[in-house]
Amino acid sequence: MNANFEIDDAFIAEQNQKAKSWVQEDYDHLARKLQRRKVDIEDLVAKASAFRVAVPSWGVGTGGTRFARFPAAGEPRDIYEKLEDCATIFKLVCSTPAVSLHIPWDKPADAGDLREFARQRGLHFDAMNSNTFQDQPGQKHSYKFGSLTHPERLVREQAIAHNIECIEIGKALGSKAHTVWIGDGGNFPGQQHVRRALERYLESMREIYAALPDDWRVFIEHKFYEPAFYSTVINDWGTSYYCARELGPKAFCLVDLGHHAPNVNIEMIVARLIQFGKLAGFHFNDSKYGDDDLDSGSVKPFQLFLIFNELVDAELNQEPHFDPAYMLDQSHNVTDPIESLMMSGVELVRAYVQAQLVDRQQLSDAQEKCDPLRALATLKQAFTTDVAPILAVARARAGGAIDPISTFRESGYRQRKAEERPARKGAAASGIV
Ligand code: RM4
Ligand code: MN
Ligand code: MN
Repeated sequence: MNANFEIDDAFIAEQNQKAKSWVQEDYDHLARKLQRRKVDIEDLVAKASAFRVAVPSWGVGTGGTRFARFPAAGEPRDIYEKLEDCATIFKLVCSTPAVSLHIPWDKPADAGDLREFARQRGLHFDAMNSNTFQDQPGQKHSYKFGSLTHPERLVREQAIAHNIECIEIGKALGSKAHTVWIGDGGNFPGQQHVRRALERYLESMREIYAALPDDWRVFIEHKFYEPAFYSTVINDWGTSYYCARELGPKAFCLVDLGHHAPNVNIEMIVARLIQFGKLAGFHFNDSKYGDDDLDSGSVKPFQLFLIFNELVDAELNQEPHFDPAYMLDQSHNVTDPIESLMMSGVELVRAYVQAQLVDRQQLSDAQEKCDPLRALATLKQAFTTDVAPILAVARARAGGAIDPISTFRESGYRQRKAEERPARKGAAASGIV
């Protein structure tokens, strides 16, 4: 029996009561409006209810920049407490039943026990993530100059073994995918032999690939810079795609929205990867300059919508190999991580539902008739439709909160956790710093 504080269903229902009448009014009005466009609002509620996105275990702790980290009271201190927070997010927004783990930050002492703890809260485990961008205490070889692409065989072997260990842990937890992001690269021109580094990457990845169970997938995550500031081995989607093809049918390309140069047309990359049957899925977040890991939809909501426009188009066309894994990958420095993750969860459903609203026939006609303004207007009509009542109704029907943020604040959850989770002496926070 879990003695720790949880937000109970009756409290959520009581909070929902406050907003029920206006939600109904807005919902009815929107239903009539959509009817004029021959759209049945109930179909959209069904779509919103079915949408799923995984929460990153590392996202529920306070992040930080390379200047500072400002820890907050009541932060989770271990993977069990992280799952408690993920369960709270799931309870309020209903679209986030899966958690993505980062090893060794979340390495469980007993995977069976952790799996059961998650199951009791309606949670399960999404893709595993390896970490060869940091040295761990007691580790034999350093990753200072690389991991899977390091010139020394022994370092590469250690990094390969770590990835295989992640897959083993994932098997015990019921996961079905493994994500590999490496920080390998160079800080100076000439530091690294560009082609040789990629050859070594492929050689290492082949060994990891061989350890994948039949029903697993491996996700290659590219990023154009950081921590390497001159050259990065898996720097862009083209390199990622080449590697995924070389590795085989279980290898796919993961798109983290923050891992591209400013102004890159990410929705185009998404469309390409869909067309080539190699889209793994996403690490959703938002950014202004680099890998800022800001909340999804906070800076460029139209871009998020345009990405979902491609995804929905692929869904409706039943594109082969189209089975994207949706995950959040954010770092929260100035907000309560639970609130930020809930907001992001909601923003993704919003973009998804808005993309469902695109009049595909009208868009296609405009494209075929070379009418750019009409094409854009078709997209804008969907993007500017306020679908909030659909999202609220979908959440309320699933037992979630009409207003997740105020329900969370009213519940006093964070204050209760501050009491339950006093700082452990000498405990270092794991996560992005
Ligand atoms: C990287 C990348 C990875 C994430 C780490 C913490 O920039 O986004 O997905 O695991 O950060
Ligand atoms: Mn990422
Ligand atoms: Mn990142």
